[in-house]
This record gives sequence, C-alpha cells and structure tokens, in this order.
Amino acid sequence: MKRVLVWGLGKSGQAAVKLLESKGVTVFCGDDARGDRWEELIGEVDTLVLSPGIPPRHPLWREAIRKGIEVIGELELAYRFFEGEVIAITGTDGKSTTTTLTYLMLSRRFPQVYEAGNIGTPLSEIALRNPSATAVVEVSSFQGKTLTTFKPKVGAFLNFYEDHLDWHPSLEDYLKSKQNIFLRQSHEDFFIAGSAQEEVTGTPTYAKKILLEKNVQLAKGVAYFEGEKLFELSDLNLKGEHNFRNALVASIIALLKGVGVDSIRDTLREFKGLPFRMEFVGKWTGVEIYNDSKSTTPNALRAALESFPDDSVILIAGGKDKGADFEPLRELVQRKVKFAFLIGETKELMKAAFGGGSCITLMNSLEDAVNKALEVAKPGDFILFSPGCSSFDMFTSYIERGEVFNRLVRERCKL
Ligand code: UMA
Repeated sequence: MKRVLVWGLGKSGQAAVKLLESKGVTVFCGDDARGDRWEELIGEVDTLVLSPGIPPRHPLWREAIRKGIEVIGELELAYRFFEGEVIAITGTDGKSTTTTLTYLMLSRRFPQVYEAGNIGTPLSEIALRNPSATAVVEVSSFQGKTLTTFKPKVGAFLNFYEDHLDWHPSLEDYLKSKQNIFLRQSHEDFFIAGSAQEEVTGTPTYAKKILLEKNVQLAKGVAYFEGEKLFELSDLNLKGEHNFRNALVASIIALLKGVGVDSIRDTLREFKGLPFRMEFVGKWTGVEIYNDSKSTTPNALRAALESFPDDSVILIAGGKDKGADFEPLRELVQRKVKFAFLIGETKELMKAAFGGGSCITLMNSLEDAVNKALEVAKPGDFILFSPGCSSFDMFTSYIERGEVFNRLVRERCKL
C-alpha cells in the first residue's frame, strides 16, 4: 500500500486520510458532494479506500475492480494499523446498545478500552491515537463487505433481518457481508450467536461458537452462562426481549474477558439505554412518551411494539423507503396500536401493509403527527415514535429526527 485513493470525506474518510498520512503513504482523496473527479486519480494508485456509505454500484468501485486495484473500506484499513485486541459486534438491530454495554463493562476492568466503528468513532482514529488499546467495534454490513484481514478475538452476530437493500445488491450480499466479519477467526477466538436464526448460527467461522439458546440458562430470574452467574433480570433497566438478548451478549463477552459478575451487574443497573433507542422522553397527563428514532427497520419497530401492552400504543412511524416489507407486522400492529400517524416516503405503503382502517392516518410532517398523537392519547396510553425506516427522506440522520421529536414533545407538553 504505497499510493492510496480515499473516496468519501465524511468521518471515516477524514480519519483514513490522517492515518495514512501519519504512516507516510501518498494519499489522494475526493468526495462526490464536492464535485471531485476520480477518473484521473484511479490510475495513480494501488489501493482504493472507500467510506462505508459508498455502495458497490458506485462507478469508482466498479472501475477499481476492473483495473485490478485493491478495494478496502476504512475499517479494514484501520485494522491493518491497529495492534490491540478487537471485539466486533454486528447484527441488523441492537448493535449500538450491545457495543456500548460491552464497552462499559470492559472499561471497569481495563484502562485502555474504546468503542469504535459504526457507533461513531472510526477505528482509524483509535489506530492513530492508541494503536495497542482494546477496541469494541460496532461493524455495519457496509464495513463488513470490504474486510479482508480483519480478525476479531471475540465476535457477536446479534440477529439478521432484511435491511439496506438500497445499498446491497441482494439480501444474500447483505448476509455475506455480515458473515465476512467472522470468516478469519481461528480456534482460540469466540463467536457469539445472539439469535437462533440459521443465518446467524450457520456463520462460517473456526471460532468457538456460543449460542444463547444452548449455553445460557435462566433459573428463578437469574441468567447463567454455562453455570456461571451473569446477572439478575431485575438488574436490567431496558425494555423488551431484544434488550435482554443484547445484555446477555455483552455480559458473556465481559465474562470471557475476565470482568467480574459484580461489575457486569453494576453496569446493567446503571445503564438507562442510548438516546433515541426506546428513550423515555417523559410522562404527560398519564401518557408515557418514548422516542425510538433509531428504529430504521421493520424488525426494530416490531421489537419496540412488543415492549408494550396490547391496545395501548399511539404509534408514529414511517420514513425513507428502503424496499422493506411491513406486511409481517400487520397482526402485531393491529393488536398493539390504537392509532397510527404515518409520515415520510413509506406512509402509503405502510398503511396498506398494516391493513388500512380509520385508526391509521397519513400525516405531512412529524410535527403534525406529534400534535395528533397528543390529541388522541388518553391516560395509560403510550406514545411511541418508532419509524421502522431510515430518516433520509425528511432528516439528515436518525439523530436529527430524534432531536426534532424530543423538541416537539418537550415544547407541547412543557416537559
Ligand atoms: N459520499 C460520496 N459518494 C457516495 C456516498 C457518499 O462521495 O456515493 C461521501 C459523502 O458526500 C460524504 C461522505 O461520503 O461526504 C460520507 O461518508 P459515509 O456515508 O460513509 O459517512 P461517514 O461520515 O464516513 O460515517 C460512516 C458511517 N456512515 C454510513 O455507514 C452511512 C457512520 O454510520 C459511522 O458512524 C462512521 O462512518 C464512523 O465509523 C452511520 C450509519 O448510518 C451512523 N450507519 C448505517 C446504519 O447504522 O444503519 C450502516
């Protein structure tokens, strides 16, 4: 790797450029949004480093393959310069919660631990700052696809559902990109399957496989891993079966790394969840309001709905159309939801998938949806903002979307 083209200059691209420059590599870079042209640069380099947001159909990616130039992502680049231990966490849903819990648990035992990857800080930044630390890395499928030497000591694959079909050419490519994270693990490494799904448990790897269904036992409200106590269910502050599984995976990783059960339990007791993931915004005239703006897939919406009693939810959902199928949620929506206010590109499609009816209303903005939800909610109801879609049709990110929701609710309800 002597002459490198870095394409995409968001967080990942900028971190990659800094890392490469610090190693004395000749770096060219560019970004489509700046109107930069790669056509003259691609002939100058031996390696192309792509930002995760750049899809395989991008003409630069195709041209690099045609020319026989090595194509890697920023995570693979960072790994090549990182000397510490890597713990990798992936899955369609729950990655960030599990990554943060794992990070918090390991921080209680090890002084030099970072959380990195899709969660926000590119691994390249850590590789530059503290290359021999331990990194708990949230890995997206976009990052997984271009890994060629990445080999995590412990890897976890939480679950697999249809997603990101606007980036991946097929569902198979999405699955292969996730499984690719674990392909190079060896016998002394660990692989934790967070669900019993065949796509997850059947991941090809030489690592020792840990299956929650097989290796975790529950007795009298206590979770055990192979007979060793992990935590008590009452330690958990997070709602939902999915979060119980996320907590199990994080605790098993912590236990494998020698973190004591007291530290695991203290972490769980103190952890109130990440912003915009089933975040409790407040209680207003007997109505609890939850912000789950991070819900960008039908399965995340499913998990959120399952956390509430039947016929109690005033749902606000909808967003960018990624080709997801909402039909499988119909029965659950009809059982849990009193009123739904739908927004964004997917609103018509969602309404049809949920079975239509007068309790589902299409809205023009998140503001209108919040106003209507507050108008119809009765004491004992739950207002749930869980879009089930990504945000890019109306917002710049799920974070902006979540902030707007919280602001609207706080203004209207004087919370
Ligand atoms: N760009 C191009 N051409 C393209 C696409 C993008 O030039 O075809 C340029 C854009 O103009 C922009 C830059 O690339 O300047 C953006 O790159 P990026 O989209 O890869 O974003 P980064 O800022 O580098 O952030 C990435 C991850 N983004 C994506 O995967 C889309 C961040 O995950 C991650 O936190 C960050 O690296 C640090 O590792 C975000 C995300 O949405 C949170 N992830 C997806 C998800 O969780 O669903 C996978």
